[in-house]
Amino acid sequence: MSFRKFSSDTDVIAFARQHSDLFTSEESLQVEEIGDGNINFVYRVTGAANSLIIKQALPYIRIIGEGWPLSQDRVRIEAEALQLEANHCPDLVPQVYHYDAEQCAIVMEDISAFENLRIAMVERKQLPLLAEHLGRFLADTLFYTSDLYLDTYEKKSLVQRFINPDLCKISEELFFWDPYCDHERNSINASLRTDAEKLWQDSALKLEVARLKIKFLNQAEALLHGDLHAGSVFANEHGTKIIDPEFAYVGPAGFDIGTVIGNYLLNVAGQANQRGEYAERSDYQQWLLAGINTLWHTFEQRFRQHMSVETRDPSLQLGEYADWYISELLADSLGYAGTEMIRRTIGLAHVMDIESIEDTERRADSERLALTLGQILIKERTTLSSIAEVIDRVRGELYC
Ligand code: SR1
Ligand code: MG
Repeated sequence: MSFRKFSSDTDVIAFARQHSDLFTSEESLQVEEIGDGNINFVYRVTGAANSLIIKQALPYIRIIGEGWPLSQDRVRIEAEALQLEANHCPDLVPQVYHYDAEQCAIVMEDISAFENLRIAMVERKQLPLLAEHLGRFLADTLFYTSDLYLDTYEKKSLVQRFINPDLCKISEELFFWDPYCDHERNSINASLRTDAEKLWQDSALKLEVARLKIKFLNQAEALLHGDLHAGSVFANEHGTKIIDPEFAYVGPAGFDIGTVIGNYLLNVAGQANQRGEYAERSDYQQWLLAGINTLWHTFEQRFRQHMSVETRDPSLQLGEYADWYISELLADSLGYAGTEMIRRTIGLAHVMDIESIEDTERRADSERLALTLGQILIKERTTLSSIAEVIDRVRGELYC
């Protein structure tokens, strides 16, 4: 049998029955297509007592169609990344029940007890464990897939397993090129056009973005999730699940940390001009900024602990090296946070945190704030020397 797109509920149900033991042959099953992402098809199959998720990758991008072909190897990459992440933080990822190379599909745990973080943030929900969980996920997945922990052969074979050119190319273009020129793929609020044009003329900014891009291309530091935006996180009061690592590849660790921080700040920018009580929106901004602080400190403390106890290579065990490493990582993370903010504001793929502001002028104000913060993070990334300084700098822009 060769690849066939699931074309009916019956197809999906047959596949679910074949590849899990969650359902009895007597019970009737329901299917819902729940994919709201840009790239794949996602189905939930529900029985009397259990449910599961099936994700199928077609040979093109869902929102674009056959005009933008995409390797289906991405689904193997996603399944293997989820399994690898589960070795380090099993509570923070959905369990993979089955990966099917022929149907380019993954059968996995249903995480509908958790809510999509993008929506939770738009609704200003405060999730008590989120920042700590994200910090732990980043510290563990990044440390244990880096040269600090792996030996030469393990690391090289990891790089090889996660060669992901099609998905990397999307990020290379959407993060580091399109938003910095008048690209046809960009989507720009008419009220923001002048700001975008000014940004395209800023050669100091473009130089810094080029430096971040070359690291993204060359720095095989750790296995990344590769697309850690708020839509890739599900959370509730008790837990967190991180999904969708189809962009996984071995790249600069700061890219994942920065994408998360950038998404917190995109919501901060959105809150500035949404409808609703000012006090409530401003409280939520403070909760988000406190979250960035917790996330970074959880990450740093845990990563330093791993470095001091589990770094295998003796030449990388110096205390001074750990200090230098962490400060480089903070600078990279801030830079990538900035590129995420800019590309989500004037590039192809926007975020609900800002897009949901109906009034065009209010939306443009939030977009302007996102662009300003993004540029500050990119340009000042090496002079902002602690997360506390970063947060103060952001606060300064909110109240100026
Ligand atoms: C065409 S794909 C656009 C974006 O969606 C994905 O989730 C990634 O963030 C990508 O950049
Ligand atoms: Mg995705």
